Amino acid sequence: MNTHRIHRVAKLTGLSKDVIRVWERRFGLLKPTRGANRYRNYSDEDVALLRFLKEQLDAGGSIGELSKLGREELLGRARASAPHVSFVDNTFSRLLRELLSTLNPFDRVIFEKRLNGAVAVVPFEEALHGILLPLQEQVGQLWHEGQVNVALEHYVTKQIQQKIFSAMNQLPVAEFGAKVVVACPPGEEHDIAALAVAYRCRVRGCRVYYLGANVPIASLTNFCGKVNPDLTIMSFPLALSEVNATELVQALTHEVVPASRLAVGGHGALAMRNIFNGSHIEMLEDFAELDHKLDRLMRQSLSRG
Ligand code: B12
Repeated sequence: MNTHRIHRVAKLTGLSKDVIRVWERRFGLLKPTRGANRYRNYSDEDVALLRFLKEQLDAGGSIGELSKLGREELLGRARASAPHVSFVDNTFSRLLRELLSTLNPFDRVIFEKRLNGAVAVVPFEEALHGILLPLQEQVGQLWHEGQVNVALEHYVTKQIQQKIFSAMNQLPVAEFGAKVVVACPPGEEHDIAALAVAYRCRVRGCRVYYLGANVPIASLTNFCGKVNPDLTIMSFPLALSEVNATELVQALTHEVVPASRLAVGGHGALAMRNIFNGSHIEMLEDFAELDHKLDRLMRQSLSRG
């Protein structure tokens, strides 16, 4: 179960911090715990309950009457009224819509304030997958439809990259742990997903060598020869032609590192699955598989010690 500080609860529910505090004191409906720093931590249930109360008030209900039902009854009604909807997902969709609305007509100040706000209220990894990567995809879609121009798409891409780099820079420099090289293949300029992969590796304690877009095989070989990584992860957002993919796989497995220490991911890699499968390179289907792989790698690295 997630816990949330009051400013995040306010964002997630649309209620002000003052109202949340008053309802907590007066009606005793919320059960926050206290963290080591004495801040109140609210549970997902608290947030669900507050969202339900807000909906009821918006529909004309009175807080006095509703509070008489008690926490358990209200929670039951909240669950029954929104059985399939994750309120966090809803919030991300709302934040995304709000962000996109500032692009046309373009308002830099509001866009940046909203982006900062959205990223600040949830743990960064949630923001990365709930807001930053979907934002990138949706802006791409708008660009494709001719609703935003290339310059604006570049601006948003750079904003997203800055956020990921700055989150990574706040992490301590890893001195121990599995060594992981993250790179895009030659000619691949789409490096946002590779950056997200690098961030996840960093957060899980790996020593990460993030090389980014368009890395020539000869350089990668040279680099891996010096670093001797436990794992090299290549991001393939786009698929290559069969001939190019076959050549690349041969070069990777013969020159760079043994296939057992290579992993690939991304829409392109999935589309080239048959070529990778024949080479024993590991296919990471999604970020959950990446996490499992990293857990195993970190355990091995710790036991080596
Ligand atoms: C931003 C962008 C760019 C930027 C990239 C900036 C950057 N630093 O990344 C720039 C301007 C450089 C660019 C250039 C080009 N682009 Co472009 N670009 C996009 C755009 C708008 C977003 C791509 C993106 O970042 N998506 C978000 C990320 C998170 O998604 P992703 O990379 O696919 O990764 C996901 C998965 O693949 C997976 N994943 C990826 N790697 C890994 C690794 C692991 C281990 C795991 C677990 C998962 C994983 O995780 C992600 C989340 O689901 C898309 C349009 C769109 N709607 O997507 C077009 C798009 C990808 N680009 C396209 C094209 C054609 C180009 C150009 C050829 C255009 C040109 N004519 O010059 C060039 C050259 C690209 C090259 N040689 O690599 C096409 C590709 C069409 C195709 N399928 O072949 C697209 C789809 C636009 C379109 N509809 O035409 N582009």
